[in-house]
Amino acid sequence: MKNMVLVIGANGQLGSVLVKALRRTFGVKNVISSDVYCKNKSEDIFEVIDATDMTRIQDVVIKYKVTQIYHLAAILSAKGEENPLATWQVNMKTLFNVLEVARKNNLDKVFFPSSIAVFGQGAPAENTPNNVSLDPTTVYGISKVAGENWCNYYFNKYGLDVRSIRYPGIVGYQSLPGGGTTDYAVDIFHKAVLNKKFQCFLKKDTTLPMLFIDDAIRATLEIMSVPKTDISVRTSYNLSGISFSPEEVVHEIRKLYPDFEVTYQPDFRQEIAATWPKSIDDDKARKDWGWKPQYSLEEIAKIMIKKLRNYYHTDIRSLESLSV
Ligand code: AKB
Repeated sequence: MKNMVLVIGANGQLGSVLVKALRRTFGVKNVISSDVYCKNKSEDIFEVIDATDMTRIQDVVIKYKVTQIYHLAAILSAKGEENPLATWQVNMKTLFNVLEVARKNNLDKVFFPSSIAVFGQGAPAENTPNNVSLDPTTVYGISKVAGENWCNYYFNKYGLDVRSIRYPGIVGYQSLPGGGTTDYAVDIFHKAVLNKKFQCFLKKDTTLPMLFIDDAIRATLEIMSVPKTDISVRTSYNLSGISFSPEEVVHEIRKLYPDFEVTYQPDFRQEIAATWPKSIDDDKARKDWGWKPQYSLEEIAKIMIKKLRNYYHTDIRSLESLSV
């Protein structure tokens, strides 16, 4: 049967790049991008979907005969703390809507992104294993733990093929992240390229697991492409790229911008980061679907700077629309 893919939350940091990769894999006409508003008027197939509205998801699924959903819409860790109950409502309701539409319409597959935010102080900070105590401190983390368990439930109870990855912080040049604790690792490159000072909201030695956007996209395509029987983890897979701290990024940036100025003013996001792992054991992902990250911090820094230099020097108008 033909694959018809729906990406919900396609305007975000991961979604905007994933849609392009999926279109290269499945063909432009077979991937529907969707979000609560249309960001790019020249988008190939775009549908406005507020994922809290189950009927709207159902209508789009029927209209295009959708076979797979990538459900990326969520309120992230830092933003989520501003309004915990609303964050819970949005993150859980959208997931239930997707799972129910997928079940009722017998969809082939669903992708649900989880996060390192599922971990709390009950898990070892170094080489955190896949299967450990999960005691998150943010409502985002709690919603991801619950979400993982609901995905497992839908697989066991209804046979729905839901697959999931616990993403580390994602570093990419294509769009700004919004509302996360790991966002500094993108913002810092924008500031360096714009010759601005950077004020970091984490302490300089706060090491967190991170992943370059190309690795994140490849991991997503890989987990979704292997046979159903290869997936032994039906909650979510740990995924590791590299681990670094703000001072290590600054060190890389100063190789190209020796005068780059950084100050550290830790805020509530430091408390969140302090409960997250420093490094991740992704043995299960490596064994089950052959996961292997490719990018080092040095390579990431070089690519980020090259791409952002190009971006800012060629499109000054877009610069005004970015709140960096
Ligand atoms: C966040 O910082 O909230 C996200 C995440 C690690 O899931 N980037």
